[in-house]
Amino acid sequence: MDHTPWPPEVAARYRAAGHWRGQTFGALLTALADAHATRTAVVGERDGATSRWDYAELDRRAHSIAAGLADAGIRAGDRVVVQLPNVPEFVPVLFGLWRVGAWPVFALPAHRHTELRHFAEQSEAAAILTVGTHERHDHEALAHAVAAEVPSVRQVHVVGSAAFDDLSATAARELPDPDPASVAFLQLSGGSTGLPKLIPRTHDDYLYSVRESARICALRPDSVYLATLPAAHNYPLSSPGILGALHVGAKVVLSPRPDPDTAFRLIDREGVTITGVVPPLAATWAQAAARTEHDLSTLEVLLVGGAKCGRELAERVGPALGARLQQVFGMAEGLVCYTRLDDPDDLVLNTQGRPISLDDEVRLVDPENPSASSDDLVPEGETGALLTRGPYTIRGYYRAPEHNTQAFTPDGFYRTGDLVRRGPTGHLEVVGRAKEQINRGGEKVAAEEVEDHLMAHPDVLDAAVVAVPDEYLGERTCAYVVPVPGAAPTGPVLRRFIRERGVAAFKVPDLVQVVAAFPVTGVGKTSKRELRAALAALVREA
Ligand code: J2J
Repeated sequence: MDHTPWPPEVAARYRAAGHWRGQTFGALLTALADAHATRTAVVGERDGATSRWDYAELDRRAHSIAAGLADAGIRAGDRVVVQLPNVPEFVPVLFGLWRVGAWPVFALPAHRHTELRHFAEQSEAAAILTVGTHERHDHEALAHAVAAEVPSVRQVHVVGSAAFDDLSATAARELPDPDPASVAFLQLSGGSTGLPKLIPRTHDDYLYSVRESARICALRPDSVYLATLPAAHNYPLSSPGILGALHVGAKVVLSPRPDPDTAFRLIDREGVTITGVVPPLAATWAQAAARTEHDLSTLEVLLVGGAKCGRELAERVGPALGARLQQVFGMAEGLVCYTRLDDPDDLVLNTQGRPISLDDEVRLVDPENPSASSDDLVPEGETGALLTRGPYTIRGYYRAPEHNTQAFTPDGFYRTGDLVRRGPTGHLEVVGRAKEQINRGGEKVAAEEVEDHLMAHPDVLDAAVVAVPDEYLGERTCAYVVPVPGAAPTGPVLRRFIRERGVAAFKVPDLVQVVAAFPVTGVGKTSKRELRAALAALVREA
């Protein structure tokens, strides 16, 4: 089995509760086009040109792309690695793939050769769908290089090419609607071990989280959602995101970049009412808002999440942007928590919200005991490692049976790796992390993945990557490196080495400390986990 379905009796319960409604994303778009035909659905820019499509046009484009992909040989169940920046085509491509029943595998624009190849191999992708050049990077060449190395990849489609324009002009036809309980796409895990794992999400479960997110964020047909962060990420896609906005017939605006100049221009021009950012971006925006000439007065709600939003920032950002702060703590594996718009300020400022659903089961277990299960609960109000299970949280990663035995309890709870406290209202406060991950302002870096890259260098004997506190990003990555005897690798050399291996720039260590030996290995053989913990403690003391 490639992925772990919910047990049948649990699935039946979610259906009976009305969470899973048996609708696919393709069918949703058909319904939206009926209900909102002439309302604007998508506004976006590519190569400086703006596209503005209403719901009927989005539906037509999605139909044509689906038919074109089917003619090109893409079949239901095929995996297609999608690497698109925030271009308007992202939306019809997504629905086009869903209508064929193909599964998008959501790469981020920052991903490079090593990652893209891993996604293609791990998913046995049939195709890669990308753009030409974006932010001076040749994505088309990258896609072709990966296609040449991964035998399953038979096709590369390039948005903006003449061939893609032809494909997008294929006469629409009805294709068989996939099973709503089937996998709709593969999201990426932030990861803590090795390369990112793939997260299988179904139409039923994802639509539930999207529908409820739209309700919790008070989206209305006249809302305008700005996708500020990379659209393929779970947060701007679904919390409430592009899909939440479309779900209520609202307008989605895709920001090509997250910087205040670009985003404020779009907020002003399009009358944006809601968007989501990560904490460092919230801080940048708050500062820039004081001297912008753009009118931001339409902005009602600013979601902040992806990494911990500190109290000081939480207090400042709402007033600075003239919007209500809504904290969001989510994960591509499922569980998403929001502060509610009518929560008292105390909860909005000091917590990361409470789960979407009453059927989200939250368990806090002993953080010192990594194998703690749902039976070992910490006393009320104390910090525990967060385990969760529910109607939109996966029961297993895609094709990762061994990893799944670690990442999930035998009774199906996902071990989030987050350390949280729960208050009397059920709101969670994220206080730390047990997983071997660095949260670089919302961008997740798996320690082991970077260590593996470092250790591939001939001068490196051993490496340990840990988080160091950073005023702007919250955390940055620091690599401790022990050289092979006689060698003298330097930080710049190792950083360039990693970059040249083809990995996302945000994974290149911010700091490199070359040390003769790990300061804490004197006591004999130390596990990587203990070593990282000891190094992290040293960093905190320094
Ligand atoms: C502290 N840590 C947080 C927060 C996420 C909505 C919002 C975010 C994500 C996301 C998402 C945090 N405070 N407010 O998918 O739909 C850390 C936790 C968590 C991990 C998940 C969404 N919000 N985090 O960030 O899959 O450690 O999803 O387990 O990228 O980010 O990362 P990711």
